[in-house]
Amino acid sequence: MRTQVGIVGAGPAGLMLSHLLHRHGIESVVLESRSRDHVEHRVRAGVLEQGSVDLLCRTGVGERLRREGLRHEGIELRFAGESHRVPMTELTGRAITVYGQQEVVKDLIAARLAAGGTIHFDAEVLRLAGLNSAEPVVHFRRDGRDEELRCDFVVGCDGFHGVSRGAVPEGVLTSYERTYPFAWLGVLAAAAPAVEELIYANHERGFALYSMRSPEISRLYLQVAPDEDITRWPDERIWAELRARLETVPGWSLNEGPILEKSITPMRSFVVEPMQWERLFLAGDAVHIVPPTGAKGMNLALADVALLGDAFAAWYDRADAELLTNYSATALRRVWRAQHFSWWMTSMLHRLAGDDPYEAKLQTATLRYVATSRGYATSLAENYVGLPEV
Ligand code: RFL
Ligand code: PHB
Repeated sequence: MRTQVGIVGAGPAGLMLSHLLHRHGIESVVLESRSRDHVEHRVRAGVLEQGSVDLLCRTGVGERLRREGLRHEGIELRFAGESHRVPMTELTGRAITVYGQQEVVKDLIAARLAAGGTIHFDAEVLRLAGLNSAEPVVHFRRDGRDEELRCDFVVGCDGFHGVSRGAVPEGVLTSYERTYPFAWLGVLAAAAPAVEELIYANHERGFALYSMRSPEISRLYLQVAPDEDITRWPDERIWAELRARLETVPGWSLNEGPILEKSITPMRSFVVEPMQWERLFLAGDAVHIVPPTGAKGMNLALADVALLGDAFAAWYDRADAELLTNYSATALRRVWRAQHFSWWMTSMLHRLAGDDPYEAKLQTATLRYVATSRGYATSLAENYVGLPEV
């Protein structure tokens, strides 16, 4: 099997890249270890920056997003028994759109298949070879058989646990990492959202987040211990904890309903530099992870491959390597801005290890400053909706 660009992973990064390359007349093959059904139903992120929405719409995959996506012009911060709205659109002129990551994935898969694109599901990449030659080879296993994909370039979009990053020889990459002493328990519930905008709550029992997917479905998160056992969280305990952390404003209550899905996600910050070695390019969670508090992960994955789409177009159209050469340095500027913002939001909103009362006072002071200073609120808002240029 041969193609121009071999792509490992059919998450938002790999699928969007394949779509962008197709629009430039460049051939690609996507290899995905899981089934189509699995990737289309994996519940994950839900917040699209304005830039991500624009990218999806501009490239012809935004039709359902425009119809079903929920445009939000602000977020609410709850702390110390108070509630404050950050009016993002008033402060920045931009907005976010709530639309599930698995819906983005479904739309991209449908577009690729309708255009005759090749995505092999249930095809696990085992190893990459010849990355410093003119024809790298992707070794994968499908239906119990070992196969090879030969290509001009390989792009590793295989997430944090993928194999691509590990194909770079030792000593080339530098990693920067932080783990947090907590995790998120996330639930999807068949309950009409009780609010129109997201609520980020700092509470002495721990952080809570009220989000949604549609007018009928709520998406909620609770800060829990990093090694938390999900079997210790029957539905009633989850609702009781959500009530305790979110119902801190008189007269406000959340809507409850059957819990459809629940899972625990560890929190980490992670970056590997550079994002390229020879003919291997890395994008999305394969090279950087942020804690979800800033809602940046999927947006960064899309921003990486938007750069790669243009860079491969310049290479194939005009043999111009400049954008490919600069890819890592250009992408890392946005990556580090998002790293800082995600770390800052996480530190401001969670119950921190050790329960240091001084830190708790600082958190309240920071939140109150966001709530009262137009300058500070604008800083939060412009990062949250996404900075066009970084
Ligand atoms: P993905 O989505 O992990 O896709 C990688 C794909 O590679 C496949 N794969 C392999 N395929 C072949 N061979 C191998 N050896 C392979 N190894 C792995 C995997 O099966 C998978 O299909 O990475 P990508 O494309 O970089 O996308 C990144 C995003 O998924 C991620 O950053 C976000 O989900 C993070 N995130 C959020 N991001 C946002 O922008 N806004 C949010 O509101 C937001 N909330 C979240 C989040 C992530 C969460 N979890 C569960 C981690 C909320 C949560 C709870
Ligand atoms: C979500 O709706 O899944 C979501 C929203 C905001 C975040 C993280 C996740 O910061």
